[in-house]
Amino acid sequence: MIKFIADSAADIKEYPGVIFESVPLTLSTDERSFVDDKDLDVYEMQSYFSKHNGRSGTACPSTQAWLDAFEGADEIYVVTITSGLSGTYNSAIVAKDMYISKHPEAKICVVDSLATGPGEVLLLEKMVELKNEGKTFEEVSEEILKYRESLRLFFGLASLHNLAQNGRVNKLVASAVGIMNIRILGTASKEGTIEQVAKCRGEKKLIQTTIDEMKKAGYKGGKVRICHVNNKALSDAIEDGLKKEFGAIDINSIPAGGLCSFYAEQSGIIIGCEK
Ligand code: X90
Repeated sequence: MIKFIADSAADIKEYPGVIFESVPLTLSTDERSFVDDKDLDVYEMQSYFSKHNGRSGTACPSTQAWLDAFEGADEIYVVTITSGLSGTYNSAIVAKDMYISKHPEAKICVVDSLATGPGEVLLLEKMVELKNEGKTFEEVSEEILKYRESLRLFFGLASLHNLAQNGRVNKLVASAVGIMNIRILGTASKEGTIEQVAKCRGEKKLIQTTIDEMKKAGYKGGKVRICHVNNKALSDAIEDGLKKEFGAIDINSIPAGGLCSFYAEQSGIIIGCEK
């Protein structure tokens, strides 16, 4: 049996046409914890965190959670959130080795997205596409790494509080946001860490700067996947801007799940694209 698996930072809980599993990360405070699975009420979670002043954090899936997801399959394709910011990839690799020692005939390809959300989605879609073309496990494993080099991830955030509080971004960078309507436009570095690209005053400026930076990065009308935190308007504006310049492109947008909405925070947006 062939399975496709992503952690919950990919923001998708089902994938029609293939056997797909989402492996959840978890979010917690001293009082409550949230599993980022299909039963999570994302709005309730967001509202809880917006009123919560104490510590909060996240945790990657356990090795056991990956093993449970692998169960029953002998050809497995996994995509994870960047190893530059999360232990998720490592935990999947440990599970892979354990699963293969129990099932020596099994083949498992674990891809570190070096990104999150829409970057994971693009990789997952490509793996499904390659498999549907009849490619072997070895071919998919090789081609997906080449494809990863053709991807870029951008994000526009109105607050970096949760990223800074959890040590994922420099506190100095974070403190400049959240005032004067400032939005940070960032990108995933080659190593899968956070890199600041520009500071934009207001959302209108963010829209134009994002499109300009995508073009500078080599975007020429390829696929785009977006996730947003209650900000369909921003997502639509970027989509309209891209369509004006590039015509009919393959683009879609979904609401962020638990993990991405915690870190991207209210009104944040994450954009994955092919260059
Ligand atoms: O293992 C864990 O606890 C998860 C930690 C995840 C930390 C970062 C998540 C970021 C989500 C924010 C903007 C996108 C940045 C991606 C750059 C590679 C969304």
